[in-house]
Amino acid sequence: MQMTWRWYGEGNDSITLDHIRQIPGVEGIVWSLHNKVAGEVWEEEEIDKVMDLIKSKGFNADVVESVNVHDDIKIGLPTRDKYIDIYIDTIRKLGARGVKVICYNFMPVFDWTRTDLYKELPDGSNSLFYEKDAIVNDPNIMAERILKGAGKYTMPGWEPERIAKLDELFKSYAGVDEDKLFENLKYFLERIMPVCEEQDVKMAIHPDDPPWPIFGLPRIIRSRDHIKRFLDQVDNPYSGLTLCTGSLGPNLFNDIPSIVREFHDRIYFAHIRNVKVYENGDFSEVSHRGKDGNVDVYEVLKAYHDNGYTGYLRPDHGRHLWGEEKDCRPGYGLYDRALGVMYMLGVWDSLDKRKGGH
Ligand code: DNO
Repeated sequence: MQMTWRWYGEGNDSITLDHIRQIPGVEGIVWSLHNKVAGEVWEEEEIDKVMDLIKSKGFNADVVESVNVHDDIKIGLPTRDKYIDIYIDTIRKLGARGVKVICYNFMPVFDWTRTDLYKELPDGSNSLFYEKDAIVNDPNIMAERILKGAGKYTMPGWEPERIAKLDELFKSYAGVDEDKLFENLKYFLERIMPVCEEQDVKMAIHPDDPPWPIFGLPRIIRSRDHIKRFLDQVDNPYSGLTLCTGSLGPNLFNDIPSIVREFHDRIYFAHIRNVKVYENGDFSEVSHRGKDGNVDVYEVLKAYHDNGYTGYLRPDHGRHLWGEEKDCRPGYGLYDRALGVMYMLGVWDSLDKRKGGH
């Protein structure tokens, strides 16, 4: 397992690479060109600049999260081929520079969705929260909340220019049901697989968050059966998973340790975070400690460890602690993610020792 940390780039993150260097065990920086909207060309100089900076601080830059997929590809419009060509160009440029994994998602319109970015927890910290009944019919209300909560930062998937065209976007998804979305995903993957093979770049799809349809839009990577269908329909080792416990976790029927055991050889990137699910279906993001929520983080890590997982892993969102929400990206503060790294490395090290018979 290789521990990594998601960083949004200089001037775009309250956390610096020098901060991250002081967290024990972090080997790699998960990065992206966050100024790019889906479908835009990634220039070589821009890529080099970020990768060189990351490497100059002693980290690897093997994982990119994300190269976002243009909606025309998800909808299956005739213009999709143009955007797939641009995607292929980006894979080539990244592969040539040693990038090993590209994380992406295939969620229509929205990336991850929450109703409150700073919900107070009983310990006085606050974190991202999802109130089931607040997801009403009008997605504009939700978008407004997220944009307001994000303050000076733009959130991937929630770029104001996309959100401004929300009604139009929703209309273009009419007729795209689960089967159609699976079909469009297959088309996309089949076109890019040869380049991934040639460049030795693994594609790792991120599950849908939350793991159920919202606003009448289909969401297709949200349970063991959906994952199986996804992996079977393009049965190529270059197409695999970013297995996110926090995305699958709010559906208590998702047995995540067993999903890891079943699909471990197609998991290239592990996102680990804990959620606490309330009786009415609302959920809060909580600390990484297994006992604090519904995700048994120890069992998840054990499932990876038992299978000799050598892929990348990162703490996913954390709570905002000690007032840091005043200047950090929602869910991406320093302290709780650093605590998460230490918790997970503690579990991992003890699993190593037990295996070694100590
Ligand atoms: C949430 C993230 C997601 C993820 C994308 C991948 O914080 O895990 O936004 O980056 O879904 O494309």
